[in-house]
Amino acid sequence: MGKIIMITGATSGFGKATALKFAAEGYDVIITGRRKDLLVQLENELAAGTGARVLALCFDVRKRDEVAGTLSSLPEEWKDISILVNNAGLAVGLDHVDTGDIDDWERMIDTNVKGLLYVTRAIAPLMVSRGSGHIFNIGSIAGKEAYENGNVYCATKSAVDSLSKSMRIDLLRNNIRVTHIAPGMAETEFSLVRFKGDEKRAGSVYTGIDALTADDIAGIIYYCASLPAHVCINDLVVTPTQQAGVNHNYRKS
Ligand code: NDP
Ligand code: 8X3
Repeated sequence: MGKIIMITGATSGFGKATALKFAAEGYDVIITGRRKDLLVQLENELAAGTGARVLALCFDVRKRDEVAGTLSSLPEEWKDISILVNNAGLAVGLDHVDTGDIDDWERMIDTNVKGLLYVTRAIAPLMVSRGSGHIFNIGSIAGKEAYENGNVYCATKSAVDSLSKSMRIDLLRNNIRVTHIAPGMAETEFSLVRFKGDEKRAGSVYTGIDALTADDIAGIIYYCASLPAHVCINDLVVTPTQQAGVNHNYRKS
């Protein structure tokens, strides 16, 4: 039986690439997300391509009872989770604070902050009782620097940064590593979700930029997880070479 990794938001982007990477490296994987068809597709792909054991859990991280119910009834053979990747998250909308849609704000806060906490509260005790584990929190460069129209998304990712520091301290005595990863521009479904399905607007975000890929982030998570047990990378900002900060991109024409 391999080590177990649990990844939230594994139906696309970073989460899916991370599931594929760790399964290829011999881990058993718990994949989660809301889109059941995509979970089933990935479950089949993982099982066929790697021989990893796979557990697919369909739930919405915003729903506290759903998260607690699903994760408190994990089958016994899936409880020994070595790595949790708190990845599920999103940006919705890009507006000034005086015109932003409050429903968008609540979606971001509920997913990026509260959802991450609900999942952590369910899984961290399993790691504590075992005296080992590694939690990855996927923040963003947007949590390090604010940008125009980023307001609530930036704030949720600052919260992820701050929570990662607190978790590291709280779990220090339990031999649990906590790694915060703050990516810059990466081409996934992220911008499509932010612009509510507007493919043209989403695509234009990456024009002239050799953006990060989901595989880049999966490889970085694997690298951090594979370091010797006495080494913990606490905080990592990762950008495309053409991006030096949220407001500093060099686009090729
Ligand atoms: P994607 O949109 O490709 O993936 C997001 C994943 O999150 C999906 O699998 C989605 O699954 C899941 N998700 C969203 N909302 C919920 C929910 N309420 N409950 C459960 N799962 C949910 O984007 P990325 O892979 O790019 O994003 C992953 C993380 O990386 C996010 O936290 C994002 O903020 C962060 N990030 C992204 C960057 C980028 O430029 N792409 C840069 C910096 C950080 P489903 O829809 O099936 O529920
Ligand atoms: C995603 C990166 O710069 O679009 O977190 O906010 S950015």
